[in-house]
Amino acid sequence: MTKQVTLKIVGMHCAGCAGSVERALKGIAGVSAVTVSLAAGQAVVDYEPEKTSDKQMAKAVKQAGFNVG
Ligand SMILES: [Cu+2]
Repeated sequence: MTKQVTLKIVGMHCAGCAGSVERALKGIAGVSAVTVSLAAGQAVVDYEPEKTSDKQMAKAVKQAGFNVG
């Protein structure tokens, strides 16, 4: 079953940043959909909890150069 989590992303300044965050999250196995909102500073992620976790998402976001608040 798919779950959804909203991550607060710190450090996004432009559409390029939002694109980087989106790519980082979409690259995780088990993530089925990502919607990044630059204005809201957040990412809404649909994922399969057996395959990934919000901890893993936070790690991917950090590796892309941003932080999860
Ligand atoms: Cu940017």
